[in-house]
Amino acid sequence: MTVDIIGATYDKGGRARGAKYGYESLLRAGLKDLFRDLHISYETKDPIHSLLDEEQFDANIKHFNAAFSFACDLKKQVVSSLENKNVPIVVGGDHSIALGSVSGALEKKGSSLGVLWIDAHPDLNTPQVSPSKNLHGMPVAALMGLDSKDCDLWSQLMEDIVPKTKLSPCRMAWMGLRDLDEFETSFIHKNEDVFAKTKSDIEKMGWESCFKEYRKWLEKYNTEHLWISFDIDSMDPSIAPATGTPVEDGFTVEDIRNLACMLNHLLLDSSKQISLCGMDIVEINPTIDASGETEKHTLMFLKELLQNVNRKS
Ligand SMILES: [Mn+2]
Repeated sequence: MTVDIIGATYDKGGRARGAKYGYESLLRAGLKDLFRDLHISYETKDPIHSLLDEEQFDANIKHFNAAFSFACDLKKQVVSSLENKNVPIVVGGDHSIALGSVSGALEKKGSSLGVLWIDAHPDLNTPQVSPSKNLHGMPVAALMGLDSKDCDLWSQLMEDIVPKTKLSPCRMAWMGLRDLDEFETSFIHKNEDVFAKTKSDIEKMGWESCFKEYRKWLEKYNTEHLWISFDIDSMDPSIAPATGTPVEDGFTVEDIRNLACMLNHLLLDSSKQISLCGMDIVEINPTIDASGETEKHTLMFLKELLQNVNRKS
């Protein structure tokens, strides 16, 4: 297994600027040492930058042009990594970058791809229902191909970025949710095929039972390739202070360790055909907090998750 480290220095998808420095900050904190320690070979790809720098405002999706061209570039890189049989690890950037990265994975893996979104927010808003019109709250809606009335820009994303095989509800899982908008709550409620666990669900049931259910669900729908999209706001702001969208009562250090171990076991389980397709690490904003705490806990999560994954036969 070879990891492709892909920097995605885009931060116009959220309200605050600065997440584009998350990539450099995670490198400085020791991302490459981590792969070396785990004996995982890696290649560092040229980071993808936002080409259009002028501030643009569109009533439906903020900074649409910049986001669109960025998503095209990132998608291309992810597709090429997967064609080389490498595992792309995309370091953002804000969460809107997942529009490009997961679209690339969907293009290559089609309906054998499952996505696990580890986040305080489901990122399920369409332009029609989004209160902020910030794209970082919309990537899952786009990947699932949800409708947004009278929005040509949204249709353009559907046609030119997200592949024809959209992410169906039975391919979409969330863990750690605790801040949902009205539309998001009702969508998750209505779609029985999705897998969604809030932070308090997990607290009540425990990690073991959560993963027992999750494994069953993955098996039921024959997921073969797993894309893990990790938003650092899933962690409590006290251990991940570099977030632009702090929500109280997030994952503790112990939660993060448990989650990573459970995922590690899932990927190493030889009776299951589930392999790691790729990952996003997003929303580290070192201009909000430069203490390095967020990076430290993110690296711990990665280290536990990737332990021995390269040795899977
Ligand atoms: Mn997010």
